[in-house]
Amino acid sequence: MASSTSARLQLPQLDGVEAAKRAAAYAAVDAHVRAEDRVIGIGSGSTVPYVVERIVQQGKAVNAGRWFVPTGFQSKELIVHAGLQLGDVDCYPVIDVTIDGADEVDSALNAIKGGGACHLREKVLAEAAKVFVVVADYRKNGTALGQAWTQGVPVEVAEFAYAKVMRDLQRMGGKPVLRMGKAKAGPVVTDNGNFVIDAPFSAEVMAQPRALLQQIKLLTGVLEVGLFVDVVQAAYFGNQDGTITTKV
Ligand code: ABF
Repeated sequence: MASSTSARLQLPQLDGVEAAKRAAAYAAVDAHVRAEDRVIGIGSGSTVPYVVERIVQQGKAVNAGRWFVPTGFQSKELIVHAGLQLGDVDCYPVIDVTIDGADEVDSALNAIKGGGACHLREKVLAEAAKVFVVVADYRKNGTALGQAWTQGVPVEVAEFAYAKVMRDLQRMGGKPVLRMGKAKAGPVVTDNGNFVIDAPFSAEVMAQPRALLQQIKLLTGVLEVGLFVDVVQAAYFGNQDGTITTKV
């Protein structure tokens, strides 16, 4: 079971959920991105821009000697536009620290990720990192998976295998849905050219995330599952009152 603590930071004014995201991101960077770190993984989502913002504040001198590895197109753009040096996991298979968002984190630091359809690369960068840290606002801070994030477990699948995997997930008791783009004109396609299935399961099944992860991973056609079990080392949540909740 992870432990949980709270602390207050002095931060620039920003409203509501955005302020919470920024507070979490700043706290995580301050605690985990050390001056000597040379390779830093940058995750996806709407909280991560504040991670990059805080890293840029560490100064040109320290950032000149660093490489930043993105989890997808969005974070690649963030890195480039911030004037930071872009690296990739081919060149840097060992990352000092990766900081990324999440859709939900439980009390044991298990997480659901993949609402942004980047979880295959996110998991590679999480596992390549010596330290993997999650940043999020208070809405993502839960006790059990599947309570706040009811959309289901994101599953990245090879395009030609999606119908077969949907059937497999149904047989496992899930209620899989192929994720469609905003205009519903076609399926979401990941940065890797694959589809995403969202598969809700009962609370009983979600209570055993390792078992569920292992079962889904074995389905032929599945590239990665958005269940992160025993990967997150610390999580920072910005709260509505300006405090930070830390789970380690
Ligand atoms: C990525 O972006 C995820 O895996 C998750 O789906 C999402 C979280 O985004 P946000 O920071 O916008 O809540 O990190």
